[in-house]
Amino acid sequence: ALALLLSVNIMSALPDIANAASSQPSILPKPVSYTVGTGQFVLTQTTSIYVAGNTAAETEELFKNGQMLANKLNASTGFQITVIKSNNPTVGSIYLTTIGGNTALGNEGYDLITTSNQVTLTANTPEGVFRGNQTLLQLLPADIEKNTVVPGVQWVIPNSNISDKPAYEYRGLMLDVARHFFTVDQVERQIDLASQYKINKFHMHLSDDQAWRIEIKSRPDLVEIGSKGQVGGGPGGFYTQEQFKEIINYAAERYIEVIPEIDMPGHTNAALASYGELNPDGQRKPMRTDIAVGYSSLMTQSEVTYAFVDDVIRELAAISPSPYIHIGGDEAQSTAAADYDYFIGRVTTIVKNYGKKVIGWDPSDTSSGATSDSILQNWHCTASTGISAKSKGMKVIVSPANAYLDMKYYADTPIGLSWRGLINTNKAYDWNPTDCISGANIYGVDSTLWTETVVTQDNLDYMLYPRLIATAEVGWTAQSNRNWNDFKGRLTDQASRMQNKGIKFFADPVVWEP
Ligand code: TNX
Repeated sequence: ALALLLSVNIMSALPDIANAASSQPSILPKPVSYTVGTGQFVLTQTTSIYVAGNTAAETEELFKNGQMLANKLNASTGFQITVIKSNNPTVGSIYLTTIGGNTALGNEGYDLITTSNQVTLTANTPEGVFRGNQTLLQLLPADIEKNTVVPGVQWVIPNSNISDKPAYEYRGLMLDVARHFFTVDQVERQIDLASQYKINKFHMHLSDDQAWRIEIKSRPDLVEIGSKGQVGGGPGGFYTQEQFKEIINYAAERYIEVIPEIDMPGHTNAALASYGELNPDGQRKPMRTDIAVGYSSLMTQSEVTYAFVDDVIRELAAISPSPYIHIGGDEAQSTAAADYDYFIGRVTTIVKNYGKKVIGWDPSDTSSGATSDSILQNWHCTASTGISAKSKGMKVIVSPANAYLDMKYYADTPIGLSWRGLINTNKAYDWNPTDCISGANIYGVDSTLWTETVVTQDNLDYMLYPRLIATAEVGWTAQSNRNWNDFKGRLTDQASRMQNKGIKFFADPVVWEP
């Protein structure tokens, strides 16, 4: 009888759920739990954002978060929503708070409760509130993403209950600014877009064979000579230290950590072209514009090299707040194995001397100098990679082919490489970080955009979207809560939002069936 009663209740509740589901907003990445009720919250001229933290400093930080949200809301609604510091929100307001956060949701998790009277976002930290704000925006109509006032829209959020936290701590985007240079504005735009999908790390590949992109004041020729070029020719460019700090601050406002990479001992032709002393014959190498790999190496047995590395790491450590410096370590085919082992150890010591820890591509973990507090970025993801990292207890970031967003989607994709295969949106989504390495302490996922063939802002958009949304969900949403068909449905809805944000995405036919 009880079973019958229950089933009757469920049956009678069904139509409501179905109605709600059809108009239910699509959240990307998918939250841990999301239930929709009846009724809605309506954003109006008189809506205010209230903020309250546990300390004055926290309230101040939440105030900034609130202002970012207000700016976003005001741009499309035309309202003049303001932010008020108070823990006593009025009816009809949005309340952002760290008071009474659920500690089980960690640093980045949040609870987002919407009733007809109020939207309440509670997290343990301002960072969690920022992540939750991205969800809040996705609950509003897609026009909210526009940068100009859209009249005549009912700005509603369905009454709902969301509880959320990430599966992995590291959810990164790597951009190769060496093969092609991108301006500060172009870089910041990508950081902003990525932050809306809860990406929290921005890994900047600042040097490679073709160019050096970061000002090092004690080594002026790195920009005088080494920054002037790119794949296929062209002027190239570099970031002054001030510009680099500007990018760091822009990312930090979005709770994104910038991790600088100087790739060594291979991928160093631009450094070898800038300073003759780094070469065995004392002569500067010519700059190169081709895309060959594995031909360059620093001299691992020369103190001249370590004086150079010391200058670079010292200056970088001084301007970079991240606890990590990425030292590369990939494709060192022109460095003997024993020399590679020694070099990684020496550079690890230098990085530690300046108070930072090392991240390196595989096989940097195999060096006898790689220590447990270093992080391996496993990109080969084969049975033979990451063994040392596991035995040393190092954390591992995974970047398998699925997360290589420089690969073509299909054979006829106009830009991109294909040496790791074709990666359409389904491939970028349908994988598990533990496929790359099992039994490891997985820190998270880094999606890489190498730019040998990627030249313009539109090219960046095309390669990153929608695939970065897929890999962002791989990092945020637990495997048990992920499913391609469900993701595909939510991504379909995202097209109008991407358009409204001005993203020139690729309408992958595996998602938007022709
Ligand atoms: C391999 S992945 C590289 C890069 C190239 C990329 C092109 C890795 C650590 N090294 O130097 O740009 O392939 O897909």
